[in-house]
Amino acid sequence: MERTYAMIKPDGVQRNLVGEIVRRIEAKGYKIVAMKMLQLTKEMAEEHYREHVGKPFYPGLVSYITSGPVIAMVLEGKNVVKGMRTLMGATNPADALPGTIRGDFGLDVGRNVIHGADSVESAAREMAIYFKPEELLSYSKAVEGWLYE
Ligand code: IDP
Ligand code: MG
Repeated sequence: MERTYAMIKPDGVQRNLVGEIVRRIEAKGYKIVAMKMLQLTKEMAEEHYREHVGKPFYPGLVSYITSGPVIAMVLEGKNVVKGMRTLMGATNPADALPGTIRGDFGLDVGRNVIHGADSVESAAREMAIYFKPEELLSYSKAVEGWLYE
């Protein structure tokens, strides 16, 4: 089953949106296989966002993402990488549709509440920044027969 890396950003934590966001992820049917609260170091932020080095928004992005605690998660489910991107909505909350996390809870691209990996490869790279392999749990849930045919 596919896995992705997702992270509630410091603004999501400060705005008390952790429960609401986790509720949406669980209600969709994705399984949480790892979750922790931590504050990113500058080094972790630079590794996480290495594809954006040199862009005008990069310094602000690193200071935003390291500004407070985040919730780091590994999620599992059918097509979860694409599905989480859909649940999150467009990068800029101004373009994100109502019903998405960024569309419902964000206003500014530099405060867009949640991160989600953009491919299976990025997901694998990102989850390794935050979790040891043994921290990713494999378990079944009784509801699975009602989520998957
Ligand atoms: P994504 O988070 O939807 O994958 P990316 O283009 O990978 O979007 O950008 C990473 C993060 O950098 C965004 O989520 C957002 O927080 C921030 N970001 C992207 N573009 C801008 C910008 O133009 N101004 C400020 N922050 C930006
Ligand atoms: Mg991205």
